Amino acid sequence: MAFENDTITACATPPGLSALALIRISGLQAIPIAEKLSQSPLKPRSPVPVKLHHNQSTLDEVVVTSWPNPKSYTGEDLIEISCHGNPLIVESILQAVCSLGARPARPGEFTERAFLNGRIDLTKAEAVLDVIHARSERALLAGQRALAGKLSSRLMADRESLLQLLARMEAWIDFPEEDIQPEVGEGFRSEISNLLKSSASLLATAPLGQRLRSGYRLVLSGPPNAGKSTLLNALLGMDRALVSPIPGTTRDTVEESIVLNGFPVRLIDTAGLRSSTDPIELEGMGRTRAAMDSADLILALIDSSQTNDPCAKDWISYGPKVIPVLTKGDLPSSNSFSGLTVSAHTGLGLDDLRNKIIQHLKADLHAPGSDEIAVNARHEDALRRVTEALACASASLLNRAAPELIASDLRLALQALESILGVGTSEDVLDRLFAQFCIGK
Ligand SMILES: Nc1nc2c(ncn2[C@@H]2O[C@H](COP(=O)(O)OP(=O)(O)OP(=O)(O)O)[C@@H](O)[C@H]2O)c(=O)[nH]1
Ligand SMILES: [Mg+2]
Repeated sequence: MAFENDTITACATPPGLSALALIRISGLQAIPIAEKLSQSPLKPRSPVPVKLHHNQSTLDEVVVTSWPNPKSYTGEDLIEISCHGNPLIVESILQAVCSLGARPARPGEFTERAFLNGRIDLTKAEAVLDVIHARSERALLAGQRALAGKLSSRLMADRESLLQLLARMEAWIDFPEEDIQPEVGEGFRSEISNLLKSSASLLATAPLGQRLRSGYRLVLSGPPNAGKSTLLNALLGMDRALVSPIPGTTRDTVEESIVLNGFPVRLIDTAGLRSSTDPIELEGMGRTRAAMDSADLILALIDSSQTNDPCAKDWISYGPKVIPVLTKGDLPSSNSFSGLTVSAHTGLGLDDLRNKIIQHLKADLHAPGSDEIAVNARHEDALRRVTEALACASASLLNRAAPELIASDLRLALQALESILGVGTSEDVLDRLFAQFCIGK
């Protein structure tokens, strides 16, 4: 991904019919192209209503806003054209803009330019993506906080401390003494320990970040006919999974998302567990177990209207992430299990069940000292390297190792920390990141 200095254009709004669409042009030719099409000079940062003309025909009545560099989204001259939201109009304007010297933008290229021009760091570029893709209030809030610089300011402060530490360490290396005196070492160690705490607390937000982006995995399991699919449908408020009185109806996992208390939750209905020789059912049960293994929380369903199922103890004791749920609470009870009772038919206990799930979810995803930050997998990987390198530096100090060795660990920590912000990040990482964007962003 070499930085290109040409002028790019794209529609920033979704395709299809709408009241308005927004076309962006960024680069050296952006303002001349817009002035040529509108046949009038543009005032910086003031929306101007104009007619766009090209090849003797009128394209549309639009509003054009000019954002001269460097105070624009991309850091380059940027034009925004609000036109009528008809794909034919959008296409004709894009063609006219390209015939005057621009080229179609790649996905994420506007944000990529904002990053390359130093308008935003990489955590903020990623936050743009998070804000666009957020499917729950909590995910949106985390994205907005990252966009407002909460994560980058934390990292910048740590980077500053690390740079100072490294400078002092390098000054020490220049002294004739080979070893670091214990009292100096102690001072260094306490600073490294503060940095370690900071990166560890950011690292602890990774599970939250992962769940906010892909959903908290809630698996419904139990024997055939326990009412798993009926409960899934009741929690979703729609008829998603097939329900029947015939045991073994669900063969494959069925997934759908809901939002609980602002969190995205992925509900996963599974094939009922029982002994069987049917190869398709066995394959389905294998998928049930795989879903249970990767679940954040399991609802172990037991039909309260049936006599005790001998297997019930197995899935109730699957681990700490299991909530036993007695189903069909509207029918007379015939077994000796006690616990949360629901009826997907009458709605009995569903609010209690939702509250219980929310309690687990909050306890699982709480990261103390995180300040509502939720790092992503790329940050997590880098923070692990920061933490490892700092731990090595701290151990080396304790063992009174050569200062050069400690400095080299601190440099590794610095590199990893800076990679989160996008300093020295390799081209393929950047390519992969910006490829996730849509065109026009
Ligand atoms: N009375 C009553 N019947 C229910 C309730 N929930 C489910 N049922 C019935 O129980 C039967 C089985 O329901 P399903 O939701 O298909 O059960 P399942 O656990 O998904 O079953 P499999 O997919 O075969 O593993 C159906 O006839 C449902 O109508 C309930 O709350 N009350
Ligand atoms: Mg089912």
